[in-house]
Amino acid sequence: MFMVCRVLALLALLGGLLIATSALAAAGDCNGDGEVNEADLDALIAANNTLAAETSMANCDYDGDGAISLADANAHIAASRQ
Ligand SMILES: [Ca+2]
Ligand SMILES: [Ca+2]
Repeated sequence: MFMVCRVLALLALLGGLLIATSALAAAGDCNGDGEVNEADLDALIAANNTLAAETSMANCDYDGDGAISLADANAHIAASRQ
């Protein structure tokens, strides 16, 4: 039983690390390659008028409306200028 608890605790820790890592990489990383650059804006524009969940671009749904739109592209550009 002790071993099972240790394994579960380790899995929970790893899961937390994965979530934290993806959260760090997610900000502005629209194409999911781990970098934030011009390719992310291209991906954002290409996904215009789609649902964020369908295009795996929820991390670039800046206004949180569930859709990828030009408003998100504008927010992405504004964020990249900071
Ligand atoms: Ca990227
Ligand atoms: Ca949006």
